[in-house]
Parts: sequence; structure tokens; C-alpha cells
Amino acid sequence: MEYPKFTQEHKSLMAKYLTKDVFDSLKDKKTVNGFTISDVVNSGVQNPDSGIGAYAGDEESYTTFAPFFDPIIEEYHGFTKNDKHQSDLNPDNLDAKNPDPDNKFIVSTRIRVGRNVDNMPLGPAITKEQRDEIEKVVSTTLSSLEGSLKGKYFPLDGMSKEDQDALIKDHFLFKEGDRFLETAGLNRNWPLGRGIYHNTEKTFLVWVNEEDQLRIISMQQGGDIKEVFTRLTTAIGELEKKMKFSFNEHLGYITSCPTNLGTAMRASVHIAVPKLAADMEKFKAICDKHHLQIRGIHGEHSESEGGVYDISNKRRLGVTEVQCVQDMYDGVVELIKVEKSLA
Ligand code: ADP
Ligand code: CIR
Repeated sequence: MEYPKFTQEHKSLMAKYLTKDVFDSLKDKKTVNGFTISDVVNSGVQNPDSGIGAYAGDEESYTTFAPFFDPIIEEYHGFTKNDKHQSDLNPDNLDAKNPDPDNKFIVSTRIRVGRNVDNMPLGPAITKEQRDEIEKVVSTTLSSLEGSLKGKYFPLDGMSKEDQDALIKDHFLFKEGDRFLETAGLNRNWPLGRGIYHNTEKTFLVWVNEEDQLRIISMQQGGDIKEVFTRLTTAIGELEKKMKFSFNEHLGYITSCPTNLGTAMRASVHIAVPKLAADMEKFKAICDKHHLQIRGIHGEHSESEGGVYDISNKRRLGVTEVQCVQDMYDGVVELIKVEKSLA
């Protein structure tokens, strides 16, 4: 196993923290599922424009390769190896009155969490049989949901190209052929074992076997962030009655990308701030102050359209779910205030 050849283009946290010494100390190690440090860093080596550039193959990757992962986790989340993660999924603790009741700025709100099944490898190291088994268990569990969460599971295999493209365009379904996931080993046997569950209104959705085994999603038009959070936490509660997810006291919910550890939560709005966005530096400064990330409107690594951006919490570990949403909410309140002042 050779130390990767990094160029000036490699700007990820992976390239920063995979020093030759760290690599040499880890290169002969393997997790129970046969995952190595080369597997962990392949996505970032092959995609120099990665921001992070590393994926875990299993929960054990985070301990076996701790000298590599710990500093990345610390820099991204501000969470050290002695810290303990905390969870709070109670919507009563969230102070988030709709910041845009006239629907002038917020197009839509979406909150998702990642989950993986306890005692299974994560996507990058999973076998086809294990992935298919997860699809079966998860889709069966979902089909037992009642009331407003009741819906249907649609496997990707057999879905028409038009249906798939329409779901992607309308922000409901994951895209196909992501090069970061491809090189992480997450697209093996595509499209088998993958699919999407949703209720009739498409306000509650679950992605199956994409980057994580489950992405549990609550979304709707407008800015009623609390309603979106409440629906999500109800759904998580229902699923947890029937399934056990991979979780530990230190890292919280275990996910394949280290940015998602902890709450595994990304709470976002699509928000129109064309005037503020004309001054990118100012826009970024407000987002940084509230620990927010700016994405384009077709998800990560996409562009804005018409001054609409995807604004979401950046921290997910060492903060509770309520705090993740509160970060986003507080930032959005300030963004709207500044955008109004520029009118
Ligand atoms: P993740 O699930 O990790 O957050 P992406 O950034 O790829 O992944 O986003 C997934 C999809 O969700 C994309 O289609 C994106 O446009 C959509 N999306 C994210 N936030 C919102 C939002 N607030 N409203 C509508 N769609 C959203
Ligand atoms: C990257 O490193 O850019 C991709 N592997 C995606 C990382 C997740 N992005 C993020 O900032 N949450």
C-alpha cells in the first residue's frame, strides 16, 4: 500500500491530515470488514476538489483509524476525542416561529437525518447480500407506518428514467452517479438495493441505501421549520420502535461520512437572498457566524439559481438536534433581516 500522491489541487481535510507518518502507522491495519486506510481516503484522493475526502466502512473504522479521523472530526465539528455527544429530539425545546409567514424569502424547508442499521457494515464496505437484506427490512418496516407517515416504497431498479429525473429535479430523490460516492465504493451494484419511500404529499421521505442506509427526510414548502422538525422526530420515534440504529456514546449516530456523525442532521431552507448574495463576503460572514453552510439548490456541489441558496447547519456532532435546527433558524432570521434592509 503506497502513500497517495497529492497535488496542489488536493485541498480536503483528508489531504491535510493524512501525513506520511499517519499513513505509515495505519497502512497495515484492517477493520473486521476488511476496510483499510486506502479505502477510507480513496474518494478524496480521486477527487482533489473534495472538502473532506474520507468515508468510513464501518463503525470500527473510526477507532481503527482514529489518528486520521479524530483531527478531521475536531476541525469540522469542533468536537474532541474526549467529548460526549448529546441528543435532544424534543420539538418543544425548539424556538422557531415561522420567520417568513408571507412566503417572501423561504421557498422550502427540509430536515434530514442519516441512520445506519446496527451491526452491519456501512455502505462503503457492505456486501450486495447485506445491502439487499437492509432494503428488505427497511421497506417492510416503512410499510407498517400509519397516518400521515403512511406511504409506498419505490425501488430504483425498475423505476422509469422520467420518474427518476422528475423526483430528482423536484428535490425528492438522490441523484445518480455522484463521483464522490462512486469512488467511496458507495455506488456498487447500482441501482440494486436502492429506493425511496414517501407519503402521498411527499412531506415524509426515506432514501434507502444511498450514502447512508437510511436518510429520513421531512420537507415542505415555506418556512414552518418547527412543523418540519416535529414530523421528522415523530417518524424517527416510530422507526426506532422497530429498528436499532448504529449509535455510540462518543460519536452519536454512526454515518459513512464523518461530517454527518452525531445527530446526522442537516436542516436546510431554500431561501431567496439575491441582494445579499451580490456581496458574497458579507453573505458568507453571516453564515459563518451562525455555523451555516451554503449550497446550491440541487444539493451539495451544485450552483444557486436566481439568488436562491440552500442554507443549513454545519455542525452535527456535540450539538443536539434541537441546536442544529436552532443554528439554522437563527441564521435564517438574520439573513432575512439583512436582505430586507437591502431592499
Ligand atoms: P443531503 O441529503 O445530504 O442533505 P444534498 O445536499 O445532495 O444532500 O440534497 C439532497 C436533495 O435535497 C437535493 O435535491 C436538494 O436540492 C434537496 N434539498 C435540500 N434542502 C432543501 C430544501 N430546503 N428544500 C427543498 N429541497 C431541498
Ligand atoms: C467532499 O469531501 O466534498 C464530499 N465527500 C462530501 C463531504 C460532505 N460534505 C459536507 O460538507 N457535509
